[in-house]
Amino acid sequence: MIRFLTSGESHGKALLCIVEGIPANLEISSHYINKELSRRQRGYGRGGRMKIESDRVEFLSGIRFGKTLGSPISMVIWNKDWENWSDKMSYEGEPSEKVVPFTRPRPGHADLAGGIKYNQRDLRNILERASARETAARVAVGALCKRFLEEFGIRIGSYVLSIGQLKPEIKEKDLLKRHELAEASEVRFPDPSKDEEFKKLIDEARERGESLGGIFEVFALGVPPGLGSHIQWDKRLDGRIAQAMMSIQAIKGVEIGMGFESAMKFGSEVHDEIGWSKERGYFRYSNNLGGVEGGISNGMPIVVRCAMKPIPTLTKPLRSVDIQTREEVKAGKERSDVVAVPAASIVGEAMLAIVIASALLEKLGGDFMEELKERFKIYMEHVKNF
Ligand code: EPS
Repeated sequence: MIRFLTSGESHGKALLCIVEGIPANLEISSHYINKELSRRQRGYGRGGRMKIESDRVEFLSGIRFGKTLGSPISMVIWNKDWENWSDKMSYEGEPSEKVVPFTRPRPGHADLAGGIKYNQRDLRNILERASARETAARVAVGALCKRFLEEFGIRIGSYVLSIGQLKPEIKEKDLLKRHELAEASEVRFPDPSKDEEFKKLIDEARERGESLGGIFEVFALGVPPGLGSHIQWDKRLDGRIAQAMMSIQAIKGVEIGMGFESAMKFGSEVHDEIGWSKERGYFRYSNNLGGVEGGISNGMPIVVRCAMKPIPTLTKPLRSVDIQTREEVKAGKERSDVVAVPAASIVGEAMLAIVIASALLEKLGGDFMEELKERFKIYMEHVKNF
């Protein structure tokens, strides 16, 4: 299975990741990963930082002549903004007078809880790592996994469903077409004709010193039945997906398929009836359960929805307490985004790709691509003949 770690502070020199478990002989290029990184940087409502960065990956290990070696893959994304932070984020020496400690924790951010936990009186020591800048590294890992999944015909996509209260109806029903439409939208909404409405809402929030959250949907197409398992809590695919999605900064809710709505319906309105045809084999007449039953993929598209809370940094800040004086103050202000839901949907794609790639590797075993593909063919034959 895939294991990975990321490291790096938001205004440190770089973000790093080490990924283990990608089989040998997978073709990969930095160009492929960079396309994903730049998709994550887009989206109306982002702050000044995205004008500074143009994220690019540099391979450090595990790849030779455009193919994976089966050994750990290390990647680095350099922070351009480091130039402006080298004094304040210096790795050695003593803090200069330029270093003003961040002591007014923002409600909704990791500032206070992290400060208490790690005994840090300059809350920058917490916020730098809590920052969603870290998700650039996850997107790089996710891109490797997407490339791997492509070899098995598995496709991952996403789109935004709502920002704040704005939730226009989506006419397009096809998931892949929704994703394609979202690629052409400034807010990743699957109907670019609605962009102006979203932009107006975001501009208004910015003017009022506010921030916004929203909901996005991520899907995986072509996932074979049989990934994950019912036999143990930590093998359940839906549980693993929910954990991965919930681990994305600012995500407060995850639903699979109909999710919470299914709790309000009768069984006959929820469960996806089973059919069989020569061309398709087993199929479902609906996909209310979002492609997972009993913790196992059932061959239907996997559909996951995530709710993102509004960004905690407000230019019109909420009440807080200064941790030096314990006096009531307004929370600290940092440069920030007004909304990052479009970017989060790309991170959602990456996390879903990582979970599905892991589950597929567990199903197939194997160390090199040719072996895995052979095993996949045999398994798909089994699925067809079942
Ligand atoms: C973030 C604050 C902002 C965002 C950042 C996440 O960064 P800065 O403090 O440098 O203005 O732009 O997101 C990214 C840098 C990114 O790459 O997504 C935060 O506090 O979470």
